Amino acid sequence: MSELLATYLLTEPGADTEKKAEQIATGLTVGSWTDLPLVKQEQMQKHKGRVVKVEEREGHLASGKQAVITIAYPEVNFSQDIPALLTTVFGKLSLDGKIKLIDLEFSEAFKRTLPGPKFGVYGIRKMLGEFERPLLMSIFKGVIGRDLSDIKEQLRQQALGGVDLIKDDEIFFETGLAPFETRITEGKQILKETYEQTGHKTLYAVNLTGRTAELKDKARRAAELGADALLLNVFAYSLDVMQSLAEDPDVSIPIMAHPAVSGAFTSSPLYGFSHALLLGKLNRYCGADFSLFPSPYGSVVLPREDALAIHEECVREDAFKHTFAVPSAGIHPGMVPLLMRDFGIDHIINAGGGIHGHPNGAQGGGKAFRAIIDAVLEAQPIEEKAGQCEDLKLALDKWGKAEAV
Ligand code: 1AE
Repeated sequence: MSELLATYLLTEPGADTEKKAEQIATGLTVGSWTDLPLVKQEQMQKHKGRVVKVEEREGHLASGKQAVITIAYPEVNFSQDIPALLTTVFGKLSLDGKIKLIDLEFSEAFKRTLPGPKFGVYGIRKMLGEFERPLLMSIFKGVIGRDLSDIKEQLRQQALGGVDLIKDDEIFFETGLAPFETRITEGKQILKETYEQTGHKTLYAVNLTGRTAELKDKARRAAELGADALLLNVFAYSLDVMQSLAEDPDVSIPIMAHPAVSGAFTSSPLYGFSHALLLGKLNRYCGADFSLFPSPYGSVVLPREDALAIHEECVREDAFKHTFAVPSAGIHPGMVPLLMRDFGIDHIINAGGGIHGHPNGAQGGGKAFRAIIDAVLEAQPIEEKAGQCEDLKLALDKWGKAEAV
């Protein structure tokens, strides 16, 4: 019988952790808070949760004792979809004391029902013809209230800086000034022109927004119009919404999962989900080709071990293609050596302010990033490279070089 394993961190679990674990295993499957005399024992057995592991951790937090417990849930108890799964393993339980869901281990049968990324790291690299370095992405900034001509000019300047991808800001929604479909078609034309001018290919991820019921049609239309990729605020919608988009054969373009809202589910050390589970494993299993998350270094940060754990889930050996890890927020060129040390070649360096805030504008910003990426790849001293590239020098003068955390 297939089982799904859920691992939790319990803080202050009470005097008897084994008993607490048993209560969870029974309570979330065949039991209740009181006796259920009419439930037949033998009928219950195949549905009952099973305690697999209980490990106590003394004094890990000032708040007291902690324990890591793993419970196996019979998959016969729920339908093979993420909403049913999450409600089973962390429904009422998520409201019941200091408990954090840190990992889920799916059966092979359940995994076969999930899409995973359509393109993944290799597929995205193939679209760009770039295999040997981290990719560089820039983010539209300051475009709210601007009309299409401003947006087109910003797109052009970003592309001319040599970035590989450009994404909409996640807070950029449908406006009469720059409608979704027009952004796709006019944006494509700009990127065609910059490609003809420079020979460098750039992809544009357009923000897929609106009511859930409209998303599929809108995503299909984007693919029809030749959009390169879709940005999705997954956690404002749900993993299930992303899964439906990823499964749709007519949505034949990559999905970029933005972490907006996810902090409400992941940031507490005591409650919610682990970053690695939500932004790594579940994003990947449900179809994210890219997963954005705060890096350990910028303006919004994650603890380094959490950021590394997300990356690890994106590229772990598994049934699915790899998801591109995109450590982000407040990134500037002086952080590139640390990002490449931590995340290697297969990740995306992503910057909004660090591109547009460059003294020479977005073009200068892109060029500064590309120069420092090259320097790290060639093991060239950064100061020497800055002596050869004025844009890099200006960026380092403005923002400095980040120190390891
Ligand atoms: C964690 C996501 C970061 C993001 O989407 C974004 O817009 C960052 O902008 P900057 O680089 O901090 O300006």
